[in-house]
Amino acid sequence: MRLRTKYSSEITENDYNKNVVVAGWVQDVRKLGSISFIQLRDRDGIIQVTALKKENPEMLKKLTGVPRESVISVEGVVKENKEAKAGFEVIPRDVKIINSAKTPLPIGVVDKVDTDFETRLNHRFMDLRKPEAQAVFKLRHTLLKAVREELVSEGFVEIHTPKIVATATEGGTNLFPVQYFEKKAFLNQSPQLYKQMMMATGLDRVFEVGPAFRAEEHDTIRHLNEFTSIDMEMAFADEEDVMKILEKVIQKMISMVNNENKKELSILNIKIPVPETPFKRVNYSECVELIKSKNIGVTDGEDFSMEATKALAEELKGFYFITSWPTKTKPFYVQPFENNPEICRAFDLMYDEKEVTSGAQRVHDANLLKERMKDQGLSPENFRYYLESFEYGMPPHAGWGLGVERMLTILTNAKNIRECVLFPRDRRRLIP
Ligand code: AMO
Repeated sequence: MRLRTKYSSEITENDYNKNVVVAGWVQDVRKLGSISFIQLRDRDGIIQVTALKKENPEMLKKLTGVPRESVISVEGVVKENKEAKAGFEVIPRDVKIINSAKTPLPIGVVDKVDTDFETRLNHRFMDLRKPEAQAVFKLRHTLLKAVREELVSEGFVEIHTPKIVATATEGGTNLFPVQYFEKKAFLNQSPQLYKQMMMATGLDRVFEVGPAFRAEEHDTIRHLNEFTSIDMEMAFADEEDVMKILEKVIQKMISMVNNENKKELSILNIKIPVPETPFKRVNYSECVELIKSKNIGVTDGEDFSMEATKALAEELKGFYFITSWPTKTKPFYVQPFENNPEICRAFDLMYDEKEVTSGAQRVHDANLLKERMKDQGLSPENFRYYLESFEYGMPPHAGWGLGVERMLTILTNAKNIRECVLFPRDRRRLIP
């Protein structure tokens, strides 16, 4: 017997009175005298398997005794049944109990009781059997597909850069050290330096989807210590050029989710309209004025507090860019404005009060880059391998980095970013 010939979603009226083999997890068994109803769950939905004593008493006994969440495969005939949720049921001829589940279950899959989030994460494999937990990852899949499709159509080449590195990119304090034979190395915080080095190769447009590691001590509903970053870098471009591409990427993500994830959107009970472009662009100084007008404390020249960002979000709903940041709030690689070096060509893409992406036009002049490093207390000597690529023909370039989990949190209205990653890594969690 084959283990599966059809998913629940593939069974149609054409299969009525025909043989199929279906397989999955026993979600529920209900015995009503001489008849048993088994709810068999597969990736796409639920199939009712109806065992009748008069047809096969042994089979009825076998199925009724299967513990919930066991894996079984059922060969049987599809019968129309208006009372079954799917409009049909399968009358079993042969059943294989492939793998019996232990009892009791560590967490319920269909029970109405709310399991606390920590317990869900402790038993994540089982938590992900719930359609609403799984739906998030189907959206995630579509998001990544959309990014690839959009960037590839714009002529970008997908690359992979090392995750074990010798230097910090986003500031030195939040690095995870690793022992690299006799040397000290780090897990990369961002592909920043490597994607920029690609601009000196002539590849011109590159992107990477990969892990980024941040040893941030704070434990919040927005931060992970390991997240997935979508990074792009584009040569002969300025910040406005890459903002335009970002707008297209965001639109593509949302329209593709709307087209391909109708079922998941309904499971999660969410609607996501495709945002109109261009997104609003508000510069840093305008933001300071807005925040001040709400009587919230803000120091001109510094990054915004949570409270300040919330105040902004009251005025600026949905997606908007904050541009022209004070140079000292941004990393050394961001290009200061030529006529006013106190501010720089950096932008953040926000959604309400949440930051989704940051990006900038970069410094491409090696001497200025060294100056910028020194201004930030960094030693150019430690960045020789990076600086060298700026000394033999480096075009102007710009790019951005977008956190997949942040984007997914926004789309799904998740209360906690950990809902959007399979196995979160945070201050206290290293397993599973
Ligand atoms: P930045 O540090 O702002 O910029 O990160 C880019 C985007 O990554 C996401 N992100 C995170 N997501 C979850 N947990 C975290 N701890 C976390 N930290 C960051 C956010 C953020 O907007 N090299 C630059 C990008 C560039 O200029 O190209 C960078 O890493 O969505």
